Amino acid sequence: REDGETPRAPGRLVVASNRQPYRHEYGEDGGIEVDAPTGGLTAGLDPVVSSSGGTWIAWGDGEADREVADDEGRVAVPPGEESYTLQRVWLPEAAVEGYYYGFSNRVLWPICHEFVDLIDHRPEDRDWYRHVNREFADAIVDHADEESVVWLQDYHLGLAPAMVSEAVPPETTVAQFWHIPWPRAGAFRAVPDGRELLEGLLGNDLLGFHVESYVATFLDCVEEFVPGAAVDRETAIVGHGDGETRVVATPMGVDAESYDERSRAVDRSQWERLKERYDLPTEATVAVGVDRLDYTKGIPERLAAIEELLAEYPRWRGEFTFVQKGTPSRTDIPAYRDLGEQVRSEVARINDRFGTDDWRPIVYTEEFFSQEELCALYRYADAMIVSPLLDGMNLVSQEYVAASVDGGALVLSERAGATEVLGEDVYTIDPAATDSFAATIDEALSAPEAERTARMDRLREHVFDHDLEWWMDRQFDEIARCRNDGADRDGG
Ligand code: GDG
Repeated sequence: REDGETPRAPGRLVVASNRQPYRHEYGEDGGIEVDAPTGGLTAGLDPVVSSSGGTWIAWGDGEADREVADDEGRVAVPPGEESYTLQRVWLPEAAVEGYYYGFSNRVLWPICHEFVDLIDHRPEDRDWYRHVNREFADAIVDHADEESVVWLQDYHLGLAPAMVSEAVPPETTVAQFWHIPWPRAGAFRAVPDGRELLEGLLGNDLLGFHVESYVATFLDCVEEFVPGAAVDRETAIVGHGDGETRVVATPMGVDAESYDERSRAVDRSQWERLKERYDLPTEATVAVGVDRLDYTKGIPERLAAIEELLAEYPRWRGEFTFVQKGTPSRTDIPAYRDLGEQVRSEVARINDRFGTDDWRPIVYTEEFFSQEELCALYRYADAMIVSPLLDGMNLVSQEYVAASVDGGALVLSERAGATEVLGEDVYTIDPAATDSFAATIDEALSAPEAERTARMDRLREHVFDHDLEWWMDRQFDEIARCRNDGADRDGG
């Protein structure tokens, strides 16, 4: 593939994900507007499906979505180009509650992040998860043939692969990428009918994780909970029945070029406007945090470290401001609402303790930022602090690096997948060790500019070399390898 060309899938793609690439909504004048993807995987994958032709299957939601789709739930996208089919799966409210807010996010999410005390399992949620996986699988089967590459995304669709592979021709390749961590066997044990989930995933020809440690824990779980499966540790291939699943680690990257470009296009006045809006001092040193409001992201731990920094390193008082952007998410789930309250009240408490008439140490906002505002924040901040207790990869940290065109420093938790790939040029912290966490923030902010620049230059090189397109190429290479191996087996 030439530089700048769209990655090419090794077949007609049938992508399946919980969230859809295009959402239709009624505008103020009552006309229908379409909301196109702006960042992350969806935005990156859209042109790839466009050029391979094919289908994207996802949960369709709302009246406008229904109005534009045909009787089968199909609509041609992208608008104006109409190069592939968006197949919407309609889910009644009870299904969304059970499959999405229930089994996916009250059971699988906490278990995969090893927060077993937050599991909230309602037996009917498991049935809804099965039911919705069946709906997705049926839709996939409708669109897939010998030439197709089925590519499922994430933990919402853990049972669908086996349902699909039973029904499609043997030549069809079924692959999946699991975006969150895979837990150790001790935590996995808490998954109700865990073996069924493992067998669901073994319906894939290829199963991808971000990093090797998740591949290893997945293979551990297969060995422990799926009797009869043959795990080859050397090749990371699992044999089961007539099938074979190759398990690989391919760390996901970000569209580094577009963050770099957007960031260069931001001018200082945009940053000045943000500073005015949030009442930031003109000359302060600024560190930022950008996260979904999720208990895995270690936001209270980060606030504790900021408090410690201000208590133990008093020269930062009046000189340093921490800006935390929290994006409310899954607010139907009590643990998420509790976290929101905890974060807001901790911010208020710390601001009360250290703030003065003209200085607020922590600025907290839940407003949604445009990509431009996000880039202004990334570019002009002196450091970013990312402190998850466990995180599959963490894209925000890589976006920050890509947008840091005039330098900066990344303070990153040792428990994020991103640490395994970004290596020693980040300022690594243990989010639970408040003292050393604070000391590392101090170190990152006060390191000589030459050291900060050298580290950031190396991080940028890595993030540009391992960007989103690189990740897709690697997935597609692995898929092509599965197809060739399959053809060899069938031929011999
Ligand atoms: C899961 C895994 C893995 C946030 N606020 C705004 C905004 N965002 C965007 C960021 C970033 C995305 O949301 C968050 O991605 P992360 O990777 O940091 O975290 P999760 O949402 O938990 O993602 C994670 C990922 O899947 C991919 O495999 O890395 O480990 O948990 O892109 O920029 N974007 C805009 N305004 C905001 O206010 N525009």
